Amino acid sequence: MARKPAPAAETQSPDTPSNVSRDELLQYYRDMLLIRRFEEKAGQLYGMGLIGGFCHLYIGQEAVVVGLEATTKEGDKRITSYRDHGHMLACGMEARGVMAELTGREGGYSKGKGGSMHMFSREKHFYGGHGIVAAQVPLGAGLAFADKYLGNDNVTFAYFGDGAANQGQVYETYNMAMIWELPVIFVIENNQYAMGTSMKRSTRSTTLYGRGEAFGIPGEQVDGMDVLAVKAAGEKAVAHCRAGKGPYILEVMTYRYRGHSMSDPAKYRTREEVQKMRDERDAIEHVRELLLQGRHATEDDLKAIDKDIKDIVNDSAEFAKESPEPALEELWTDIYAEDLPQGSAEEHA
Ligand SMILES: Cc1ncc(C[n+]2csc(CCOP(=O)(O)OP(=O)(O)O)c2C)c(N)n1
Ligand SMILES: [Mg+2]
Repeated sequence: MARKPAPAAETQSPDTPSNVSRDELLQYYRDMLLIRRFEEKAGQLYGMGLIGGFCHLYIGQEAVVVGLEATTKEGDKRITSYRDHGHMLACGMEARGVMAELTGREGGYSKGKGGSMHMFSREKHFYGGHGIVAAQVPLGAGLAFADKYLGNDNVTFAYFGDGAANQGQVYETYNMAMIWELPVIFVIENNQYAMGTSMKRSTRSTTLYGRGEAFGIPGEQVDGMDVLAVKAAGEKAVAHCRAGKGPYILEVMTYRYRGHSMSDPAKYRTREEVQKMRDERDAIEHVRELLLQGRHATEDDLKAIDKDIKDIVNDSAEFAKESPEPALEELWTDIYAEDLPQGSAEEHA
C-alpha cells in the first residue's frame, strides 16, 4: 500500500511510534473496523429496502472518532450530526441497538421511532444524532455549560462538518463558549464536502480552525486519516479543557468514501479522487501496516479480529431484522419528559 512502506524488521518498525502499545494499536484497529463493517452492512440493508429515510455513512472517517474517544473518561459527553453511527459505536453503544434503530424496530435505541439521525444514550453520554446542520454545536456548548455549573472536570466533544462551519450559530456559540470558558472541544470533521458542494466552491478561508482566533479560541488542524495523530491532538485539547482554560477547536482533515447519503449521485467528484484516498490514505490500512510491520500482530491475528467484527455486525443485522416494529401506542410515548430533575417547570415559572 502506498503509505511509505517500512521495511520488515525484527524490532519495531521505524514508522511505529514508540509511545504506542500493541494493545492500543489493536484496539484502534478493532474499533475502526467495527465502524467500517457496520456501515457496509447498513448500506446493504438500505439497498434491500430495510432502512427507510436518510442514511449517512461514516466510511473513511473512522480514525476521527476512534482517535478522540481514546482520550475520553467516564462523564465526558459527545454530540454530533446525522453522520452518527460511528460515534455511537465508538462510545460503546451496542451494534444491535444502533442497527435496530436504523431499521425502525422496537429493539433500537429510540424504540424504532428515531431512525438513523436520532439516537441517544444517557448511559454513554451520547446526545445525538441531529439532522439540522450545526444545531448540535450550541447544544454541545450547553452540555459543557452544565458540567461547568456542576463543577466537575468533564469535557464535551461537539462534532460538526466543514459545511456546518459556515453556519452563523457556530460563531455565536464560539463567542459564548469563550466568554464562559466552557469545557467544549469543537471538532470540525473536514471531509472536504458539504453534501454536493466542495470546500473549494463554498469557502475562501481554508483553515477552519483559524476562525476561532476571532474569539480567542485556540485550535489546530490534524491529519484525520492517522488515528495516532488524532489521539495526540485530542489529548492536548482535552488537557486544555479539563484545566479550565475554555474551549478548543480541532479541525480534523478527513474524507468520506461513500456518498453524502445513500441517495447521492456523486457528480461533484471523480471516482479517481475517491480511489486515490482509499489506496493511499486509508486509516484502517495504516494501523494494519503498523501492526504487521512492527511485528505486533500476524496476518492470522488480524483475520481473527476481522472474523469477530463480522460476527458482531451480522448478529446486529439479524437482531434488527427479527425485532418487531414498534407498537402503535408508542406514538404517544417519549414526547414530554416524565421525570424532571430538581423541581418541575411550574416551580421555576
Ligand atoms: C440547516 C440545514 N440546512 C441544510 C440542510 C441540508 N443538509 C444536510 S447535510 C448538509 C451538508 C453538511 O455538510 P457538512 O457539515 O460538511 O457535513 P458532512 O455531511 O460532510 O458530514 C446539508 C446542506 C440541513 N439538514 N439543515
Ligand atoms: Mg463535510
